[in-house]
Amino acid sequence: MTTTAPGALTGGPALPQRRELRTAVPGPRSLELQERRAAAVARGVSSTMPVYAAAAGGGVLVDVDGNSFIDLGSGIAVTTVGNSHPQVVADAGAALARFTHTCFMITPYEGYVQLAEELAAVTPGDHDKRTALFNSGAEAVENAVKIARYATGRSAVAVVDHAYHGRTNLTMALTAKNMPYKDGFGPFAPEVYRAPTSYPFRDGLDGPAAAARTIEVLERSAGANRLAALLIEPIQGEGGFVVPAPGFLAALAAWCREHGIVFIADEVQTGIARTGAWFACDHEEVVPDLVTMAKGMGGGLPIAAVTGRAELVDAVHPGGLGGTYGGNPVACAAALAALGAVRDDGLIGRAREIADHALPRLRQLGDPRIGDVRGRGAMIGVEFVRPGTDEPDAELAKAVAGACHRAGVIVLTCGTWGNVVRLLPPLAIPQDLLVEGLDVLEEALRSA
Ligand code: PLZ
Repeated sequence: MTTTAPGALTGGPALPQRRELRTAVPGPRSLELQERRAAAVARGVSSTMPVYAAAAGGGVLVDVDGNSFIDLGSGIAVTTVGNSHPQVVADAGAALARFTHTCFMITPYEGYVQLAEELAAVTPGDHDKRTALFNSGAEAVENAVKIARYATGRSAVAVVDHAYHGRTNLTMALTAKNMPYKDGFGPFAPEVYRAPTSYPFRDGLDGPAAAARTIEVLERSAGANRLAALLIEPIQGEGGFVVPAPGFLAALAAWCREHGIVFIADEVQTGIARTGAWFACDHEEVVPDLVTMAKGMGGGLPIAAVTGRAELVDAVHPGGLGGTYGGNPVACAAALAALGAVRDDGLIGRAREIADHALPRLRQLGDPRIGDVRGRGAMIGVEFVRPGTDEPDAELAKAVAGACHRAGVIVLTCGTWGNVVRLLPPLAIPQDLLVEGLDVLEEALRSA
């Protein structure tokens, strides 16, 4: 047994990139913390794994018992550039030492402006853009809806089946799934209309046919003239890593344009290199009117944004958008460093490399319990079903994820039926660790 790894307390690239279990999972220190937690932390906030983090970087997370896990979850798609990326640490650290907060609405600072400039450059489309910064994905989504309502003078908002947009009151209404997100928390915000989406594995429709179905339902239930916005994840995240059929998003965007409906792409999970492009909309050359983003943009710090057409965003009166912490200076510095790391570390290409390795490998398994393997870039889902049917098998997804956890690999599940194992590795993960993580996943599936 080796002693504490050098760098184990600082994270970052110094952390040895290996899977190593020193205790049972969870170990004694984690068990102790789990007991303290039960007496102090709200039960409603739950965790996928009861192991407590001590350090993380590259493709690993080390727990308080010294166990080193391969991270295929990135804290739900957040640590795209890796945990404690050196440039993020340096730039956020320097910002931290200068000032921690002034409130952009009181005395502004350059980092906010620079981040807005950079987001205008990387988001889809070369039109004139404006940005407002917030703290979380849900807050960005709420504000995108506020902007769309203000700019159009309309109140109705369209969303689709399997959608996930957050846990605040409006975003709970926009989210499709009851448990665990909505149950008992109503009443919800009104004027939300839901239509079917494109789910090729389950509906077998091509993109234009799926879009026609979505549009028909919305015209009938809401009326195109009453809709302020259509809000959609270009690849659904929590709903099951559902990649829509080609042409689906473009057809919806065209319909929105025709009827003056603001097309909002929720790229909170898909944005910032995750799918092998700056944004998932880029794969289909779809240009949304507004883009929401969070997660990967902050290199692990809480920051979110709405970026979109200047004439829409600037329709809102001065003082109509904001919040005490939105665009915190330390988080802005971290975000600027994270965007720089995407470029400097070639992470868009790296995301594609991950897909090129993982997708064919998982598809080749030919296991009859795997209904579908799908995704783009480093956003990959394996949907489990009962062999010979499309009946969701959530038990199997749970068993496979559990076996991975016990073997030292962090994977997450998702899906309306909870039957999808999803992979969201940091793009900083070394290739050999990715391969080893997939070996463990395969073994977990064989033994489940
Ligand atoms: N939009 C597309 O994926 C967050 C949720 C985890 P926040 N997804 C992870 C959970 O169970 O709370 C998400 C998303 C999309 C919006 C959000 C919300 O982002 O930063 O969690 O508010």
